[in-house]
Amino acid sequence: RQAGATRIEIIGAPIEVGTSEPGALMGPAALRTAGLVRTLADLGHAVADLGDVAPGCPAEARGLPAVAAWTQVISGRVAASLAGDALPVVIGGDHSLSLGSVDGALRHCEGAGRPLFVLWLDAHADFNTLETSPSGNIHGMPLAALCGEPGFDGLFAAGARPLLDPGRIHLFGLRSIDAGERALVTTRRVGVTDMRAIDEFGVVAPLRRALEQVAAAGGHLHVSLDIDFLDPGIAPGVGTTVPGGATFREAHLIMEMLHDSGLVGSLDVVELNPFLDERGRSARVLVELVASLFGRRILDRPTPVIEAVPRD
Ligand code: 6HN
Ligand code: MN
Ligand code: MN
Ligand code: MN
Repeated sequence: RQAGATRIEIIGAPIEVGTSEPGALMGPAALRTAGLVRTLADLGHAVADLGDVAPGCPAEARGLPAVAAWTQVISGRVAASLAGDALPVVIGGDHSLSLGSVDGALRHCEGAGRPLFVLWLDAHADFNTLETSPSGNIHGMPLAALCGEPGFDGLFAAGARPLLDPGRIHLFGLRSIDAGERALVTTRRVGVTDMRAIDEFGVVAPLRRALEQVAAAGGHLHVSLDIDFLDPGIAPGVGTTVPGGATFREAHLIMEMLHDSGLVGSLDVVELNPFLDERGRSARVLVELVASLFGRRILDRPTPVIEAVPRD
């Protein structure tokens, strides 16, 4: 391995029971077809593709019991990767897979005595409960479940309810939120950089501040990249497009800043629906972004960072 190389473990999670739109189960295959593994290996990383996980439930299972089976197997794989000092990249699959990846990261962090922070790059808040959800789709609920909101008993391994601190979540790129989850996000004091803030301040100042919080706490940063964070014009392959998303350039800059921070300990890439994509465009954009997060840069030297943003 070269200096600066990371041991990356790719974990496929072809789950789509969390959504009502079929197709997300093809996401891991499309990301592999777009060259995810080779691209990361070409950057000098040691990449192991662990294949797809399979839930311990019948194929026809639906709803919370099916999601529980996925959650527990993904959580175990992610915790094992982290215990082995690898960086797990979970490729989906709908966003309910983050119930497992964040739970696995939490278990690892509890053991290591480090706080877990979550950067949620998404058009949505994914903070609905079974009560507040207008759709009933579980991919709109993972953060509420991980923060211990009621109604999700049985999702996680017996007796082990994860407790993610809502104050250590940062929703970035938010532009679609349901009434009930808006109330929850506010009362639980979840960190938010919504699209209005990005329009006013750009991505650099809010992201830098969020990263400083993680660094100051000595935290592990879990990044969850929902493809609908991006504008549908550059990434149409998703069931829940929302206009006004991040541009190609904003998204790249975020990935480069995340790489330079050295704080990212685990990653999800979710919600790609190849059935809705146009000639593999969205899968390719995601691979490009992941490459930037893992150190691809324009020149073979770090970009100078100029402290141009006044602080409050
Ligand atoms: N995602 N807030 C909507 C719902 O049905 O709860 C949309 C959720 C989208 C979920 O993007 O991962
Ligand atoms: Mn560790
Ligand atoms: Mn999402
Ligand atoms: Mn979303």
